[in-house]
Amino acid sequence: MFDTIKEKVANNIRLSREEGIYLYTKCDFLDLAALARQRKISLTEDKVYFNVNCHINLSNVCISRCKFCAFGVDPDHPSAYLMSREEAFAYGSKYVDSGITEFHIVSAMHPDMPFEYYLEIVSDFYKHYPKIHIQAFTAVEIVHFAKIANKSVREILTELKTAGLGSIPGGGAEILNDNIRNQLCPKKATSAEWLEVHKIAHELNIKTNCTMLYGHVESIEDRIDHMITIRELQDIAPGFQSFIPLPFLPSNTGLTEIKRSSAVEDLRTIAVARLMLDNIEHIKAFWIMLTLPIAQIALDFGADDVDGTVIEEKIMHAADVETEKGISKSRMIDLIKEAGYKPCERDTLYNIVRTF
Ligand code: V47
Repeated sequence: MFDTIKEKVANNIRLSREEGIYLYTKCDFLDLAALARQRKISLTEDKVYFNVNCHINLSNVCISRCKFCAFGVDPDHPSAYLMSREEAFAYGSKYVDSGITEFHIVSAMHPDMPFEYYLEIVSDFYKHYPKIHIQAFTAVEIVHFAKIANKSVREILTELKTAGLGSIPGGGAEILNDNIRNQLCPKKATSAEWLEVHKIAHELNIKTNCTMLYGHVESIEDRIDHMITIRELQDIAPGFQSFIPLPFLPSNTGLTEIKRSSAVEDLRTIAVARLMLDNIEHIKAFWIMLTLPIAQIALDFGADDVDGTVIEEKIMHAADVETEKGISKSRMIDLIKEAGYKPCERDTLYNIVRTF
């Protein structure tokens, strides 16, 4: 099967489900890396993208309480917090002078906050800092807003866009299979709802990302099916900019009996995603979760993006991830150069800000 796949990759021919499963389970590790790297180079040459952003997590109080999440808590939990509109603005404003080009705003499904609270936060940032891109609210949050505001997803997205929303992040996809979602996160958006939000966003010309949370209860077949589902949506309603595989971090979650995925599995996942997702240009090695060393090696397995400088990441750190909460731009540049690639600072929409 390897020779057929190699031929297909050389001729940009789409890989089948069976070929995806073969790559994941049987293909020689370094042969897989070489194929994925070849595809990466054909798309983005030796460029590796990063951005200078700041993550703002408005609250950790969440009605969804997904089994895999160490971040969400009940309202009466001692570590429960909620930023007021003013606090959120002050928090993001602290980083403006450090050269950020993106506010990355993600929250939890708070039981009481109305949609207007989120809308006003977007509007405050946009009015004061119109040049800083606002990437905010996962599809799961958008579905929650539609429910609490009694509006359609299209209305919610249109209002957010008018207020200054630039794009939406890829979270909340987990595995797009409702049997798995019912085990892990029965209270949040279904697969169809998640896909619908991204489809409508793309129709409204709002770019989005997509993720896959792996290494919990799903099978290899489920991962490949997840990638194919995303590939099919991108065919009919293009707008996904990047795919971000997220390895499940078990500490402090409802699934502590599960062991964290190995480096080999993380790298295989990046490479398979690069080859299966032939219609998504960027594959992101999110260093916060992968760790910096694995993110660096992932560049030879097809990744062309390492996300951002981040500044004070909270969701993965609630699950005791051992990486830092943010890194400097110069460290990011050094790590990419050392791996043999050309560091390109990008904005959220992949316009190059500067190369190094
Ligand atoms: O949807 C939560 C995941 C996601 C855990 O779009 C966990 O550029 C591992 O989606 N172990 C939120 N993963 C973060 C996210 C993201 C991050 C960076 C960039 C972008 C982007 C998106 O984090 C959730 C969930 O899948 N998550 N808990 C955990 N214990």
